[in-house]
Amino acid sequence: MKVTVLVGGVGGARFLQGVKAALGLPPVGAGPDHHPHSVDAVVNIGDDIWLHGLRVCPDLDTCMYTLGGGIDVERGWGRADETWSVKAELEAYEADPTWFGLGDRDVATHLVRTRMLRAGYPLSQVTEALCHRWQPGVRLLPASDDRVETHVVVDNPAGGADRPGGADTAGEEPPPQVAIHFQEWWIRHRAALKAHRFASVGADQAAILPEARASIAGADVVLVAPSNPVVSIGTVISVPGVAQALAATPAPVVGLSPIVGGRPVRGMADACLNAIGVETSAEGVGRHYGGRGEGGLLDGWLVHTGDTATVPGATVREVPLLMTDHDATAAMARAALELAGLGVD
Ligand code: FO1
Repeated sequence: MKVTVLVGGVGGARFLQGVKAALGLPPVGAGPDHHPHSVDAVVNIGDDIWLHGLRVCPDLDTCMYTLGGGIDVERGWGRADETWSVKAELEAYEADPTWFGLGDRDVATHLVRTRMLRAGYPLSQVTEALCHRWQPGVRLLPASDDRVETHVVVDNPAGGADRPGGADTAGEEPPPQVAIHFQEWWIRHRAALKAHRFASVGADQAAILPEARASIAGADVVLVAPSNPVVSIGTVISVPGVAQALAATPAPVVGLSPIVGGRPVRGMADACLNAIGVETSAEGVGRHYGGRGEGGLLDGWLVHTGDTATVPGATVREVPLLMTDHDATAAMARAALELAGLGVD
């Protein structure tokens, strides 16, 4: 069986471990050769950012470290046994930005990636090379080899005309709103700045990774992980070619709600959903994705036990959706495969 999963960062990586477990693959590390089942992940690249001359790919790295056994389980991102000397030295130089948690071990990943990108290798080949070390047991496919970054339009923290200093010397009014990188909004401002909208910078010139298009077209089932529906899944779908591939694939498309009991299980998806006017509920997200029978994304939608939802054009089922451990996550993945009509032998 070939399973293709649309994922973002921490939640998506954990869900991938459940998918592997449901297929009889080890949650960490590669499975045996010639295993009857395989998993591809189409991974969000909207979090990617240039920092101190290095290209950082948070969601690809979170999936790679989580599935390869290198993740700091407590944080959910970055490397286990991490140290922060480089970060401290950058702060000593007052080298901005200092708000990003750049770990010493993690820097090695960014150095290898940046060197390969500078040598002309596309991101997909860089990712494959990095995964040679980590052996995640899942093919990690960036949604595109092109740059697509999520930026957030917020009220200008420097304020408008009413700011303390009034208009600046040139008499220019600072813009009332500015666009900042998602990482700055997410980490520096903890998503506390009201987001007016999100922009997938570069999406208009980007194209779906051919291997990702083929993976979606050739899958027996496509799963939409319980990742942030706006800045992870939404950004993946914003890459030209992805929505078309999802609409055209003969594979059933089944999603799992990242909202449980009206709240995000982790992260700040509610701040993102509010920004786009979508209700923070399993039903709100399901209807946002849309039922395939109504021209939307989903054939099936899993919601947490007790969360009622109707999604026109999709079949809704209630199952426990808290990824408390590998068994719970594997059960979620099995439920998604069953809803897709694919029992796993
Ligand atoms: N998330 C944070 O909340 N604070 C950080 O300092 C931080 C650093 C970081 C470094 C590398 C990396 O791969 C991920 C990192 N994340 C951090 C997570 C990152 O912001 C992800 O994009 C979000 O968790 C959404 O997936």
